[in-house]
Amino acid sequence: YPVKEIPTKPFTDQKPGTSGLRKRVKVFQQEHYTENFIQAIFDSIDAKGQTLVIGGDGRYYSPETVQIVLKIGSANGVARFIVGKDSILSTPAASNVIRKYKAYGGILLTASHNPGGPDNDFGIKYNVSNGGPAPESVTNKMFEASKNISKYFIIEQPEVNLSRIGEFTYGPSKVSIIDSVTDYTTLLEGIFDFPLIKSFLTSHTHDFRVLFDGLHGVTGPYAESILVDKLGLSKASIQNCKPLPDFGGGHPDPNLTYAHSLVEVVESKGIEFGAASDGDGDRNMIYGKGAFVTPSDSVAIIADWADVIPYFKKGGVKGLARSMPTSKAIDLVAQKKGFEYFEVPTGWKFFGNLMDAGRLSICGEESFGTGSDHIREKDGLWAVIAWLNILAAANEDSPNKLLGINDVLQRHYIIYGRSFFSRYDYEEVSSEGASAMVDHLNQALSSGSLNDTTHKSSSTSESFTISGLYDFAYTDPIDGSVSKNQGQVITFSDGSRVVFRLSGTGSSGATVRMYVERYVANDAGDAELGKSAADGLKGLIEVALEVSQLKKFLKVEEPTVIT
Ligand code: VG1
Ligand code: CO
Repeated sequence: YPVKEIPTKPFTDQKPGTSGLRKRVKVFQQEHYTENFIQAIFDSIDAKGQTLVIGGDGRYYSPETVQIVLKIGSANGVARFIVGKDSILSTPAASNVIRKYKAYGGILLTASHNPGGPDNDFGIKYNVSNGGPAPESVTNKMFEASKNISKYFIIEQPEVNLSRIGEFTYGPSKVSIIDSVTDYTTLLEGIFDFPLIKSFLTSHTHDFRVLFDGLHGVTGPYAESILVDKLGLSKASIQNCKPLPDFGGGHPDPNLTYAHSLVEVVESKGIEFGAASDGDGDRNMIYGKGAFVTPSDSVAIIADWADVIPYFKKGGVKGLARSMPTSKAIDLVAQKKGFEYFEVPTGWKFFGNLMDAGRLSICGEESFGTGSDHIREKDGLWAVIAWLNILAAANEDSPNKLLGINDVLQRHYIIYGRSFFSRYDYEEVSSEGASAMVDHLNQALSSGSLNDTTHKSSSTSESFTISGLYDFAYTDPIDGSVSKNQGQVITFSDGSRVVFRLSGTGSSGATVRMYVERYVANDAGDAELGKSAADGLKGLIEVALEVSQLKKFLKVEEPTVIT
């Protein structure tokens, strides 16, 4: 079959970050830019004769990129493509499709929760045959290939109609356009107790109302299939569920700042159970009236309640894990229940090996990512349905009082104590300022100058004594690979912790993240355990800002986002 060779020159900036290559759409639209990176992917894998999945969040520039992947992939010998209808497969759905159809890998067109549209972001991410994000060894190869590229291969073919389901011949290859939703709905039906959840929801239509907000990202059709068609909720229970290429101009990130469309309605109508997901469907927020579940608590609670979920009841819980900056709430559950547990660097790719080795079942990140070994990506709707399953089960044992999100949270704190947790993001600050702050901390780290120093918060009068300072590095227990410089950690003598990290998903400038955690034991009393995170962390945050001299280095007073 005639394959054309197109000469090209390398771009120097095609290094995949925490989760693929993310840049402004305009960057991807430069001549040869997208083609180069797609060819760099094929130069780094061996996809000849194999099946490749193509999915994504349907954002602006996705349909064009699907056609490019088909042309270049076919020229590089891919035998069969499985493509989500209208170039849509949420990140968790794509992970499932790769696994279910035993594909060689997948290309996901998404920049997750970053805004979309012609002036915003686009992204390309490669997933391997276990359905998870490519490990660093693979993404490093892609970056090297992108720096050395001199040509790409392409076949001439008319555009594929991405809206027509079915299998078609495409040059030397085959293309299957599949329904984006069915396989995923079947997956969740096999994991959770749908009959129990349905009977709970339909018998509490007035006192346990549900609102899911798709933020015009990819999860809308999935939520409709699961919440409305399968679990019997009314259509009024879902909103903003039509995927739009620019997410309706919004920022499809499920947190208290960006998911205001959900927060407003939950508060004004007093809705008992609210939830939202991000652009590509892998993040989640659980938020009912007056009840916000931090992601760190959410994963700990799901782990604690695992045996009400049929998937875990049957298969058991093999182990738990969290990313390093995530609070240690889940560690306490593991310790109490005797599960093995792990602390990995930020990014879902680090959980995959542990899952493949049968040592990890449930894990999460503080960044609104929660999931399990049913696939190899975090999974927004999975977490939402997990919470509904837990609440339905909790209420089976409580015939006289309807238990809601807050009851489950308080019960957890009384058993395990509470880890107050918050993250401050300083987005798009100067790269020089950010690296100066990193240098400052590194200096303290190597000289030990901050060790054993005590810092007093002027507003709360609490004192915090630094007990250690280190740069987090991780050795993968399965393949021995080492990942260094994964964040600077300051520990305090009371067990509190502050972490500084540079984001690896931004598309311009530098983004600094500061994570703060303070643990309060279960006997601290209701007043202490019931504080807001902002109050519980006030003193520690002041000390963290003072020690790092963050405001001076970044030349900013306030964070862009607090979660
Ligand atoms: C952020 C989060 C990280 C998450 C990553 C991808 O990375 O902090 O926990 O895994 O986004 O999530 P960073 O490097 O910017 O801190 V998603 O939903 O954007 O694919
Ligand atoms: Co995402």
